[in-house]
Amino acid sequence: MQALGTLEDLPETYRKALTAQNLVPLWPSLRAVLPPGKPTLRTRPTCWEYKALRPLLLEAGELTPIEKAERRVLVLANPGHGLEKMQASACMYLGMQLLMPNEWAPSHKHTPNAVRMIVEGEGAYTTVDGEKCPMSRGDLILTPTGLWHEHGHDGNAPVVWLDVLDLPLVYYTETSYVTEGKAQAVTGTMNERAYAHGGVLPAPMFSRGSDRRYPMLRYPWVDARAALVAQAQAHPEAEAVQVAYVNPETGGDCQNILGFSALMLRPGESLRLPVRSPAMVFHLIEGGASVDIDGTTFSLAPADTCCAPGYTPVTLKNLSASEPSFIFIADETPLHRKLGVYEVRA
Ligand code: GTQ
Repeated sequence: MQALGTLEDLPETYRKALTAQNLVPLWPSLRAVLPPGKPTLRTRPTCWEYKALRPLLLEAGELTPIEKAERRVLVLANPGHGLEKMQASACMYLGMQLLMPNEWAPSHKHTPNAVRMIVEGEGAYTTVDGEKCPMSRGDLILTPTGLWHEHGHDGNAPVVWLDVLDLPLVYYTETSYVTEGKAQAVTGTMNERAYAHGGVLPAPMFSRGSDRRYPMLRYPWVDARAALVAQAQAHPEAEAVQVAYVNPETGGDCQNILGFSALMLRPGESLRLPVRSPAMVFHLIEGGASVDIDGTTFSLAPADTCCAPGYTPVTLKNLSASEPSFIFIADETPLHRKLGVYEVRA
């Protein structure tokens, strides 16, 4: 590839004349913005151990009352982007949120989409668009763009969950903002039970479901786990055992920008993932697994979370020869497909 002229090649008077007109020559920066063959990846393989994070999160519970935090969250920041950017990858934000018994995180709505993967504790709930969603370990709860949400806790021990938002992307596009609101009236709960049986949906003639853009807000872990175990039994020859969290009315991605799935590693299984353009986040729900990201290997215990840049080989291994391991995955696939930049390389 041809070496291009640099800024220093240009006379200083010319450079100053350009700057004075808010003009910039492309060629000194062309290779930086269009590198050959593969993008420049700021996202670094990074792992956040729950064992190290948990005491610091609980300490935040003592240091900062919920009224002074609104959302009491420690952000899982990727040093490759700079910690102050509060991003795990180009488009994903991760945060561990703590709610103590009797605390309340007030109602608001915002343009970024959020989901919560429940990590620890019982008795908390989030109310989304009037629907009260109880939180249990492994449940996935959606807070799609523009829907009111607030968190409460009637239990007696700390509750922790992992927030996954497309905040970095929405912020970058200068469309990120919040609206504060009053406590919501609860109008329903467990609406997801209407979709709990595969292959049958509420009938369109009578259903209120089909006119809701986000018909399913809560994906109980018991159901996702049972689907994985059943899939492993039904298709022992399958390359991988994985379920996607989808909109049950359309079968498409459950949210617009980020994609979510759960994967079961069979006892002793080693799984080489296809090399694809989207960055990925792995959160271990159950078992023990290693994640090798192009030679960087993280060993995940339950509740540990790591991220991998796109365009990078990733191999997942179950560290147990006798028990399955279960991994929650978030990635940027829906966005890449919409942008037309989605790629599979191997
Ligand atoms: O729970 O609504 O981690 O608004 C960041 C922003 C959580 C939330 C985050 C939020 C929330």
